[in-house]
Amino acid sequence: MTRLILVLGDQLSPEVSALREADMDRDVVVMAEVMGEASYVPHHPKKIAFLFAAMRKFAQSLKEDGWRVDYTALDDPENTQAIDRELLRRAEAHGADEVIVTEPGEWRLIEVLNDAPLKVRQLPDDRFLASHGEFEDWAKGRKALRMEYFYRDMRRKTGLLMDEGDPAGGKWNFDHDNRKPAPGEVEFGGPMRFTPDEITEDVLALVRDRFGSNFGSLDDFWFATDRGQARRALAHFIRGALPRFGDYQDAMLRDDRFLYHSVISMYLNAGLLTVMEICEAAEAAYRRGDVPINAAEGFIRQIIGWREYMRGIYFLEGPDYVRRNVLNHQRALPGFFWDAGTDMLCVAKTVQQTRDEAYAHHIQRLMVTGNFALLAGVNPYEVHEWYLAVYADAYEWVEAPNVIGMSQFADGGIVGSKPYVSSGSYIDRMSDYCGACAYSVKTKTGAGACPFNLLYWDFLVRHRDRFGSNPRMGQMYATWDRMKDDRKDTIRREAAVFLDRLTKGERV
Ligand code: FAD
Ligand code: DLZ
Ligand code: SF4
Repeated sequence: MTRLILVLGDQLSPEVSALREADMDRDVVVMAEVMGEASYVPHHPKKIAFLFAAMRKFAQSLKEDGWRVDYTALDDPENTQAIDRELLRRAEAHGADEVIVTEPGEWRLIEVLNDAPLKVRQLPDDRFLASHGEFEDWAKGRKALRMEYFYRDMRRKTGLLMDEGDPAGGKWNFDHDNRKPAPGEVEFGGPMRFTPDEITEDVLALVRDRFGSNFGSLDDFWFATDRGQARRALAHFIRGALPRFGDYQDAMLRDDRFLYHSVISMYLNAGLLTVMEICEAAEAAYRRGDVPINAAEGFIRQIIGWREYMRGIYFLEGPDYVRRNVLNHQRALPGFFWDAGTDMLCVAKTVQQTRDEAYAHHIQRLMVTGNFALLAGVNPYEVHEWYLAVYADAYEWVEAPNVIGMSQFADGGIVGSKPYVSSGSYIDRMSDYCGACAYSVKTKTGAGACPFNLLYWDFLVRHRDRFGSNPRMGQMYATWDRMKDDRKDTIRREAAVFLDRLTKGERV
């Protein structure tokens, strides 16, 4: 009997487990652009356009390879606009009795498929190095789930950057050599840009029409939308930027949105690139002597370490993870996350860039917008929904542990052993934002004081019960304790005034 092979928008790889299981002579591949997926958060229009264009091109390549593909476009009059309903419709049409799918990257959709009135077999997503079982085994019995030890196991498992059982360069981790402040000049012109082809132009018109009022600009769309283009974008990065990636990984510049970053996460997460091809290309560049070890190791660690670890945490912790809020933060997400209407230049620049590109690099996400939301006590679920909506690479399995865990400490310290908070001085050291800001980073209190300076101390004091005995934060509390009482009072009073203005929706 015919079976349906469901391929979701972020599973665009011929190697995905459902397609490997399929039989070309008997099965029908089902792909569908549906409002259910396109609107569970108000996705950035560039994210939707990227996925729809990549889905259409992938469906075409499957047909060229001989597959029968039932593809539903968003504006197809028959479209039922939900994945489960599309499966039912297609199953009736073909008399199919079973659906095979690679497990989705979100509990919501896993549950929808479990509850569908059809037999749905969900296969493991083996595009990842660590299966759920392997991650559970690694996590079992450990007091703390630190990424570094998991990462070493992934190095051993893959053999990446290994020399006869030892780490290449003599150390597992070269982070100490990274984190240089912003360079005066960037010698890389940014990611490879692609002119939209006919399929992509059609999708852009559709998305402009249907999602034009979502946050985010559709102008100047340049993403790769198929595997060939994504591979060229990867090669362009390895050649032009990887050698400096490690050095300037944490730097931020107001007039350079990409610095030496790869900008490949949206391709990797959607299935256009694989983990191993990316990491092998980076290792080959190191072995050729084109790339220093701190860059190659730092880059590979992000992918086989952080990325795999985050997915492990998401599936280990279960569907309620996104609702965690151990710090009981209840503030509504400030409006400037949507309209960039703030005098804090670091925040305004990050939001503007997010609006234009559906991209911000890691430190902008963590130490600018994430840092601000945490210091101001914004409800982490609202922060999570924002991040899930606005970035082209955002799917819950990777976004939620980064936001709920790493950035907002809402999981109580599963991902991070201490909260990622900083005053303005960190942002000043790593960027050129502060020099052009209406606030003064050097001013700690009084007129023009950088809000990060006030909120940083206020956050630490508000949460002293939780963090006061954390050995990694002892220094911060000791500094606070040494301050004169009237200075402490001023900081807390001014922080309260700032937060009150935020509550009232005043421009800050
Ligand atoms: P590069 O800086 O060039 O890094 C190379 C690759 O490493 C990335 O492409 C990515 O695949 C991987 N990587 C690096 N850091 C991480 C990480 N912490 N977790 C997972 N993978 C990582 N990444 C997403 O893919 N989707 C998200 O929705 C997402 N949300 C985030 C939210 C917050 C608050 C934070 C702090 C980080 C988030 N990240 C997310 C991780 C990281 O910021 C992005 O992967 C990275 O910015 C993508 O840009 P790039 O391809 O230029 O990465
Ligand atoms: C993100 C997304 C969007 C915007 N649209 C679709 C779609 O129309 N059809 C589809 O199959 N997938 C889409 N996706 C990706 C899914 O939301 C994704 O598979 C789940 O969130 C699990 O990661
Ligand atoms: Fe951001 Fe403060 Fe620097 Fe302004 S002064 S850019 S608000 S850190």
